[in-house]
Amino acid sequence: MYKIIGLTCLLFISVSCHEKVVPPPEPYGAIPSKRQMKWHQMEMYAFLHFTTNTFTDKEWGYGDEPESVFNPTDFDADQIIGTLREAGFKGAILTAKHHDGFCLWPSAYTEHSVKNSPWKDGKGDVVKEISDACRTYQMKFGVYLSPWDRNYAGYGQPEYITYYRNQLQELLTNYGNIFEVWWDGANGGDGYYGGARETRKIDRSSYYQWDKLIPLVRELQPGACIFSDAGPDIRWVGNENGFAKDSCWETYTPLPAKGETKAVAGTTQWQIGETGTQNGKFWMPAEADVSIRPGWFYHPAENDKVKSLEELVEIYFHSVGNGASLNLNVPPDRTGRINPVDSTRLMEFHAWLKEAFDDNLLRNAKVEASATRGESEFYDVRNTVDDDLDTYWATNDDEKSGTIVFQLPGKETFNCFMAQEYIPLGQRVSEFSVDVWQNGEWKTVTNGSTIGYKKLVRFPMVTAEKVRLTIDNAMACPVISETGLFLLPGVR
Ligand code: FUL
Ligand code: CA
Repeated sequence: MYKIIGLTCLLFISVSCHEKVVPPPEPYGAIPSKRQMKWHQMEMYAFLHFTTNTFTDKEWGYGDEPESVFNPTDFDADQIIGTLREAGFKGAILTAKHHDGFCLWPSAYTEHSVKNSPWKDGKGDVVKEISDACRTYQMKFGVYLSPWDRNYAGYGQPEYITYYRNQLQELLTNYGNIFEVWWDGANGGDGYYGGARETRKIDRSSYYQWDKLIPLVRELQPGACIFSDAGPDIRWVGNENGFAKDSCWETYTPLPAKGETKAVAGTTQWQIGETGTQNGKFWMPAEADVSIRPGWFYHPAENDKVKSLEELVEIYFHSVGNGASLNLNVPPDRTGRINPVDSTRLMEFHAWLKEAFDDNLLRNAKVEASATRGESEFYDVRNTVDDDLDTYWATNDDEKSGTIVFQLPGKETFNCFMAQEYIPLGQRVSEFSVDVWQNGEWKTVTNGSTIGYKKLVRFPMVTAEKVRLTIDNAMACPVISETGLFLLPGVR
């Protein structure tokens, strides 16, 4: 007993000595918050676009759809969330209210909701069933609440802002923990507006009073990340194809669009979201949202247009592989379930990812670095292959480049390299390359710029026994937490 305590003390002393002698690098630039750290590790979650549009075959309902059209024949939240979970998704974001204003929960503030639909005799609550299923399947739950509301008579007036706040309050208090609140940039225009049937313009920068809505979300759901083209936690990637640029910074300085004075949700130069901003003011990583079908909502005519496995794989490498997250929309059909065409494709996608990434060829490699921070074991390069995001390799403060050589136990064939920075210390690497040892010399197989939370690079299949990662340039000494080497299966 004493011995154990003594040993623990000794270990403690030696670890704290190390820490004292060789302090960790100072964080560089903007760094992630706790809620952003959790969000990064999700990597992949699903969007669920579902409302009256599902039944009227529209993408943007005008707001005059009778509640009676919302009538899924076999709604099954367990099937929806269970399927997503089986396909490797870590959460789901539901369109609690889309632009048409129809609420998937029985909001106390409007009659335009499930409570006046024939579904479950008006006693149903899609938000509750989906959020409950998320808890059952250990999935995180998020909400989309459209700022634009084409049904509400008072849209465009200050009273709508109270209405919007009230609805946000309902969603953020009655349905358990929320991981993401999704604010859409599409705003204003024509609509039903309680029968007025007219076009309404709002001042995008001031109307919604975002600076008052953000504290409301923080108060009610401190763990929730807020998404919009202006963040504050997660930025829109700036396109709906699921593609971030290969050079993609987790940091971002939103800029006002032409003619706008402020950069708030709906008023930014959102195109810059694809690359982010090197040395940007805020840690504001990109979310790539894209639909598995041409439209965001289910349309029977698009059953044969579900994205191919090859398209999904491309999306994965351009989103998750570029340090962004993937929010893949899988719209429930008119039965209120994920359509078999989509679920089959999701299972193929999951199987492909498993085959691709289950076997990290670096796991048993001998690893050697050009230098180690203070020669300390604490920052040893083996930390890059221990499957632990909290341990990392680092160099001394003045060393802004460096190499890691991986000696594999034997010859291996591969075509993909993975690297992850230890982002609690900021995004630091700006140039890297990967080489293989062939015929007595190093041959570069690929190079790139950003790494961030995660970088996946592909290159033509090559066979070698030795691989090298070179950090050619970093804004502060590199801190690398994980690396990987993979042989990707072919895609039909
Ligand atoms: C857009 C919306 O207008 C689409 O209908 C969809 O919800 C997409 C995710 O965002 O801005
Ligand atoms: Ca590690």
